[in-house]
Amino acid sequence: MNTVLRIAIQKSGRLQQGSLDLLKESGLSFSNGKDQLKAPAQNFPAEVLFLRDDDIPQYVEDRVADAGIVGENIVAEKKKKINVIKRLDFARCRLSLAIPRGEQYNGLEWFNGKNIATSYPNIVTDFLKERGISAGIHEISGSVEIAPGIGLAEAVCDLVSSGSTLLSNGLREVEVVMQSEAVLVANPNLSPEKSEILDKLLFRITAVMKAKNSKYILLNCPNEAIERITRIIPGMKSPTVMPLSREGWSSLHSVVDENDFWNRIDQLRESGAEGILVIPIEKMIV
Ligand code: PRT
Ligand code: ZN
Repeated sequence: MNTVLRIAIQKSGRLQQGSLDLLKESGLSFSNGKDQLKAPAQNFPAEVLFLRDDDIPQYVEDRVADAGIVGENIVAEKKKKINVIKRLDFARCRLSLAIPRGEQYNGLEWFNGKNIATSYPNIVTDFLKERGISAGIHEISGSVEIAPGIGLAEAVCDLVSSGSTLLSNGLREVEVVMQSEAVLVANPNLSPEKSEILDKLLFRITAVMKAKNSKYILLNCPNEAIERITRIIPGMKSPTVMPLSREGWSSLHSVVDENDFWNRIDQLRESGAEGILVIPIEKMIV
């Protein structure tokens, strides 16, 4: 039988769409029906397994899956023997300590002798221990934010993204314990055949992510501005320059980093660029 790489992703929840999009944009086509446990990729030697996110590290350690997409928070909490291969730049959040809004807070000592409700007992215990704080950890699996309100604990440690859940439960974020995003993980002892497939997938994921962070840019400029503009948007090797039918003018094509985009645009306009078009890039192989 041909070797396939088994990739575990979350069945449903906050990681699901990002994981499906990333694999599909990387060229894997597979069905993801509601009650499916797994699906073979039609055009890539892989099989996608749909699991609960909490189970993914264990399955990858046990080689039920060879690789997986899961939040760094889960990887840190579960402490399994798996490798983090790549950060995937979605499902960003932070794990934070929060206390009732009315409480005076003047540093971590506040937590000494207090009870903290969390779904991340290992991470919180290590965090507090390293800082010499001794608190009680109360593990609960969901709706952590209601714990202080019902008298179950005096504080919480939970995932935060916009902060509105804490706010609407009368809590205030006081310490960030860790930042998290979705990551690609893999078993450290893959066979050479599986490692080769994983490398191929990683190459594609990198191309998709690079493209997301870049824009294709076209502009017109007077010929004397070409050198100046090339310094602003050097592109992958150097920009493409083509003459316009209008004497003394050229069209210049390049690639620009999304994060730096608006700064560059301002510089380009100051340098004489006109008719600037910015176009998304689908894949980018450098
Ligand atoms: O069923 P399964 O076990 O697979 O899913 P789950 O319910 O355990 O996980 P899910 O889908 O809620 O989250 C999966 C992963 O998404 C997490 O492990 C994180 O890596 C990531 N992630 C990103 C988040 C959030 N952002 C997030 N905001 N996970 C949870 N939240 C929750 C948080 O627990 C709190 O209840 O959203 C609320 C806070 O959000 P804000 O915007 O109000 O601050
Ligand atoms: Zn979960």
